[in-house]
Amino acid sequence: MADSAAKRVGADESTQRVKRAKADNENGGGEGAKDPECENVLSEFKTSTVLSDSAREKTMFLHGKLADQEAVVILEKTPIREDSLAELFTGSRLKLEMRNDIYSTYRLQAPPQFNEIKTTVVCPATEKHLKKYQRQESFLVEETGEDYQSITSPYIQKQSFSVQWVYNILEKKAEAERIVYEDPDPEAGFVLLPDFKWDQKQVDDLYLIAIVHQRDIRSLRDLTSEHLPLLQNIFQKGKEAILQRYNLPASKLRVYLHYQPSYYHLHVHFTKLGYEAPGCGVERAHLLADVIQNLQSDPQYYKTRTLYFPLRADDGLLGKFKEAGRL
Ligand code: M7G
Repeated sequence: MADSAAKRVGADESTQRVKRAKADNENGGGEGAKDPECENVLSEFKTSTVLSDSAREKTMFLHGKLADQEAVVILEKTPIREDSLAELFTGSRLKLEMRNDIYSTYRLQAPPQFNEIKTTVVCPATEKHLKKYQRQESFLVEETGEDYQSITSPYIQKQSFSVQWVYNILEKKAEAERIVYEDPDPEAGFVLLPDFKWDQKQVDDLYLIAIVHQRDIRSLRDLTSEHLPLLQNIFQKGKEAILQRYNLPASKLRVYLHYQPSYYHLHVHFTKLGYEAPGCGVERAHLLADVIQNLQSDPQYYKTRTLYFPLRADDGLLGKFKEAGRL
């Protein structure tokens, strides 16, 4: 169990609010002003559809327009933090809903600072972003090494998301103040920082990503034994940095790569064990420890093996597998 100091993440480490509506923008610019308070760009947001929502997860993914541009807005209620309980109980208003014998239910109206909603904005959003966030049926695809060469590789070369945001991080044009650890070595180096899915308020849902400095490794499929020093370096130094910063030992971490990823620039996910991060299921996540061992026993493992992954119904790649008679 993480102790309460480790459960809480210090205010200086907490994320800044969304500072700009434009992500993945054409000029590749990074963050603007450092002021945590910002103009409410969302006051102009016009919702056109709810892409998906979950009462259980308390999330809503919206498609709409922001100043005439297509945008995706993701709203997510944040967890209740143990260190805020005293203030929550003393500072709130309580409205009774019902009382019956030993049972009573209330609506607790918390002070504004406890009512924050984590908000992510993608603007301008592409058609591919809308598909990514739309709830859809998935199909498991079986991809041989040859399928990768003939179907997947040509498709991702033309159709994948921009990785400008990744280059902005590597070049310190964005999120520089969020970096938790960096090894600047051009071959074995990487940048470790909080994933934008994590609000950094509590370690229960810790989520960091390690982005490699090398720019020509697209995914798991490109890895060979030549990359072992890089992978071992990320594994070792990433775990050490997380222990130091968040007091979370390696035995509490799930360290993995996605296949297929959304962004084809090699990165490794570090999440807290027990937190069901989106995409941590066996059909998409490959433990870094297994990847290392597989490459140690067969240098060409990921070039030759059949890999399985889910694709959404209207993913163009799924269409290509169907056209090729592979589904
Ligand atoms: P992925 O496996 O390529 O795709 O992981 P996924 O989004 O389908 O999981 C990319 C990871 O990078 C995800 O965990 C994203 O939440 C995270 N991510 C994406 N963007 C655009 C950013 C960003 O701008 N900043 C940060 N810090 N993380 C991001």
